[in-house]
Amino acid sequence: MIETVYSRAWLRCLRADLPDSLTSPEEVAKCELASFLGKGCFEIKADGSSSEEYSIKESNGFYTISGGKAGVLYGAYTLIFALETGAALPNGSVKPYYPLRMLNSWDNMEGSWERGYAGRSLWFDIGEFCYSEKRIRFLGRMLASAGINVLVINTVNVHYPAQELIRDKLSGLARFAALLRPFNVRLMVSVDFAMPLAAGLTTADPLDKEVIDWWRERARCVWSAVPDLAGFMVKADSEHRPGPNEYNRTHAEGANMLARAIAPYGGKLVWRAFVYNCLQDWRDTATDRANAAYDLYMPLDGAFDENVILQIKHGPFDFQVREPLSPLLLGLKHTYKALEVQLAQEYTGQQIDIYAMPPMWQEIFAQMDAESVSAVSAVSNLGNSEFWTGHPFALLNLYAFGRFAVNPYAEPRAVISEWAFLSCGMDDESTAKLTDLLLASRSVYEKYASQLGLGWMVTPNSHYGVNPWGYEFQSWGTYNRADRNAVGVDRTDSGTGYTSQYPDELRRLYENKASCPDKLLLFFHRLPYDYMMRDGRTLIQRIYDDHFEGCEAAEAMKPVLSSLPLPEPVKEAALRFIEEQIKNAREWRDVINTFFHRLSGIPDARGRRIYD
Ligand code: GCW
Repeated sequence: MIETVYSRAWLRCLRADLPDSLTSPEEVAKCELASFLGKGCFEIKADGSSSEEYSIKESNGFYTISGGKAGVLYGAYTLIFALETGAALPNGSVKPYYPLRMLNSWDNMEGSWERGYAGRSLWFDIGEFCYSEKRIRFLGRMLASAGINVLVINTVNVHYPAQELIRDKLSGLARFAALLRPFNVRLMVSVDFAMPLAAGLTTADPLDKEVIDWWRERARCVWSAVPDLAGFMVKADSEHRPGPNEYNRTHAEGANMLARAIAPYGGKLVWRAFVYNCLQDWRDTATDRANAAYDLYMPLDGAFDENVILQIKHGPFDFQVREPLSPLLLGLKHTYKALEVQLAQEYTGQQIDIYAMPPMWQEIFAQMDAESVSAVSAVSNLGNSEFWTGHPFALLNLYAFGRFAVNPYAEPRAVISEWAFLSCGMDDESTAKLTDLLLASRSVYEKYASQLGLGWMVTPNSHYGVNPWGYEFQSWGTYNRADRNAVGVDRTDSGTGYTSQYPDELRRLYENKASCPDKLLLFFHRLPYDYMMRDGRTLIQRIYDDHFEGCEAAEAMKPVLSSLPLPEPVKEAALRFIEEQIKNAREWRDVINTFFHRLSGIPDARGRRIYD
């Protein structure tokens, strides 16, 4: 096998390899600090607890890091990055905000990677574990230095042979877990709800005694192989995956059965709330997919066991460029919740177009009380490509996710600038230029690919590139209902009633088109093309303007990137990818503008070129 030369990511200031012999976070911390600072410049005082808390003290250039076993590792990376970037050291004792900071890898065991945009799996091939230990150790350092502490190693769509991860492949699982343990990264496995059937039972009914016993025995074997496994993740009754509904059982009954099997070992059962009817008839305008998760789970609030965490995507649909916050995140009061975001840029440029996510996460955390969720989870954007993520700038999203998981009140500009400096090592002015470009990249993409909260105008299946009616006559519940007069779905009380799922203040905000934020206007309302927006432009003019402006802004990124002293091969890759992004942006501009021009018959007020 030819070993790809990988980017050192944001760990450029550290040596490329750690010795294979390190077995604990404390040892890793010592080794990283010894090579960065030199021996004799620091002391590590680990108190033996498993706490992730730490403090850093400095006296005449001598640093003392105290804390729990994992805490001192986080302290070491904090110190290294602070010294490297010139940032202030934290005052007093600090610890990561969320105890579970999870990276979900949608890897298949044959090596492909569901919604993967950066090559193939880093640890699976032809149905087996298959990896370079050196590579996985480096991954461990990346995750630990970003603050991520759980790695879900297989996709939630569990197909053969991934079911075997908790049966025949336990020794492989144990070896893999051991490699990441020194970095305070614990594994989690996605399991198939119907696995008892594959094992020869006649049912997977969660209330059946044989099924219950089967899962208990499985849990016993799994945790005896990997005693610190973080838990199981389940996608049930969703997009053709099996689940308790098939046996007329509720999701609480299904989840609790599994949760009880793993509870004796401290395992968490992460149950995904991404459940909707994917076989909808497009003619049915009364059913709204956005309503689905809230309708299903609100009546179950309080019915889940203590070790169940309901994992909820940030919006009611599916990682579109802009969605309102999922009302389920706001509504559930007696259920442990995890917020799910997607680093893999499925609908946000597929790691070709630049799309920095920190501004989005800041908005999400500003809309919900950070304390109302107990974990955060991100679909991974990693693969075996040269820069780990396809576009080298997509790595920012992994780093920044960790930063927000450690501190949901993080400031996007600070995080982006820190990442840019650590990764590219440029002078202050160039770092600021790159930071500005990245900070603006989401709104650039949004303008050409999905303005005013309209999503889903993408090429079916691949989800890259424009196709305004690609999902219009399909069964996925994803419609814009554009006709010659109007566009959008009415989700107010007089429409599908989705707005009623929000607490009063938000419900009123969204219900009324005059107060609904422009960015979500067509998510909540169906409006005629001549609708007058707050800024005095008609809706159709705003659609045209956004597409022209978004495309121009994408074009304007190219000279900025060319002017930056980015290290190679990052620069070469950035210039290569921007060509593709510009091509994509032009296509979006021309197809969407033509689409709405043809439907509405209204010309661009500024007389720019729109194709007929
Ligand atoms: O957006 C959809 C993706 C599926 C994915 C699903 C999910 C893992 O297109 O590939 O399946 O979301 O989140 O379960």
